[in-house]
Amino acid sequence: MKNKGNLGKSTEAIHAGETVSKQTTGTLDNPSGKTGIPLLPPIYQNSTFSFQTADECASAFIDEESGYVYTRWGNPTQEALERKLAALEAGEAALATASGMGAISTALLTALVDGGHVVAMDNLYSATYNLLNDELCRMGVETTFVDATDTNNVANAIRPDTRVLYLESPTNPLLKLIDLSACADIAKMHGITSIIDNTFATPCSQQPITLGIDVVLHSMTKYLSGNGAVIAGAIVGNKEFIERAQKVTLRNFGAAISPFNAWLTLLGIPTLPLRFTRHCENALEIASFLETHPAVAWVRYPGLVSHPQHNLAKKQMDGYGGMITIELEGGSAAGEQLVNHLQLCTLAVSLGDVRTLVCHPASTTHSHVPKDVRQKTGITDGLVRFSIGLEDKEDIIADLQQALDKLPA
Ligand code: LCS
Repeated sequence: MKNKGNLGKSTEAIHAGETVSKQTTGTLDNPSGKTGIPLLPPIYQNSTFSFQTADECASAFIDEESGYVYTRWGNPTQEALERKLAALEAGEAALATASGMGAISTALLTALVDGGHVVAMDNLYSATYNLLNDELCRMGVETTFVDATDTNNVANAIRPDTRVLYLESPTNPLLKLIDLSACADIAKMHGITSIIDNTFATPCSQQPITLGIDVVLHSMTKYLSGNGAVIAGAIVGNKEFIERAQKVTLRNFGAAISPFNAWLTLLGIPTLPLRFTRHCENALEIASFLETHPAVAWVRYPGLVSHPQHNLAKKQMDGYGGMITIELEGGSAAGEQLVNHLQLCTLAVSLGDVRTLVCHPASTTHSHVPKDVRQKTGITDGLVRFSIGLEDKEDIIADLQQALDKLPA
């Protein structure tokens, strides 16, 4: 699609990045050369590409624009997805990766060319925390974790050798928010790369690049693909960063997405705005219901007036997402009973699925984060996290009601 102009999110999610046009017969979009162009991009499920002559093959190594060589280097199905991702996140370019963690590690290794120091939010997805705190630390990259909900903490943690400001907003699992424009300004002032994991918000709710953030990451395993069928990730940024991420980091570290997973993600994205609207509508109503139940000590949802950063949510987000976190009056034991009593809501890690998923972060997603760190950042043992799905909200509420009613008063 050319001249995308000021199209709406749904139109963009469906059409952005398409190259099919009347001129494309006999091209990669329609290799047969006959009329009748496939409406979906074909899956190029091949690892390597062949050439007619040694010269042709050698040229593809020198001028990569002239040919495909090997799927870890690039593949037409991956590229179809990357064009769409760049458009959705308002970035110059995008790189699809094998997983969300593949995107996070590739982006960090790209930004930390010569090592250096990282300032990061103190509440992050657990594997991201471990990557920074253990793996990169072993290699000499030091990270200062701060409560970035107060941007003064971010500014105060920056050192002369800081190379990256790493953020998540809303955070997993506490749904804390970070003022993205303010953090982008701090990063720019110090000449450091700002990176945000936008998995929870999706580009439907916020486009961090338009707020001045340099690099946006996704676990496309979640809302972007939407069906719980793939593991995939994405990096969106300027051309220079993405080119380095693709041609140096990804090529050498190897987190390339499979063409089939890229294609499945391409099938998911066109319905993202529609799904996200429904996730948001369901979640707001369910969060309001949960606030009224006596077994629930507190509810965190950015769309609730009771969320400590509701005003920032209103300023920065367009839709508050499908994630809700609650603390039960009965603590950890009540959390276990609740998930055992639920019948429709499914006990499973991950999120952004069409189904409502429920998990107990302290014993699952964040169990590898040391207990003292969990407690310091507020991931208590009684915390229960919901990824609200697309079922009828009355049915989800009825399931929650019957399970909560069974908890001891
Ligand atoms: N970023 C966020 C915010 C995540 O929640 C996850 C996975 C990742 C990155 C990693 O993505 P992956 O490599 O799995 O595609 N979050 C999970 C969760 O909360 N439960 O299970 C996985």
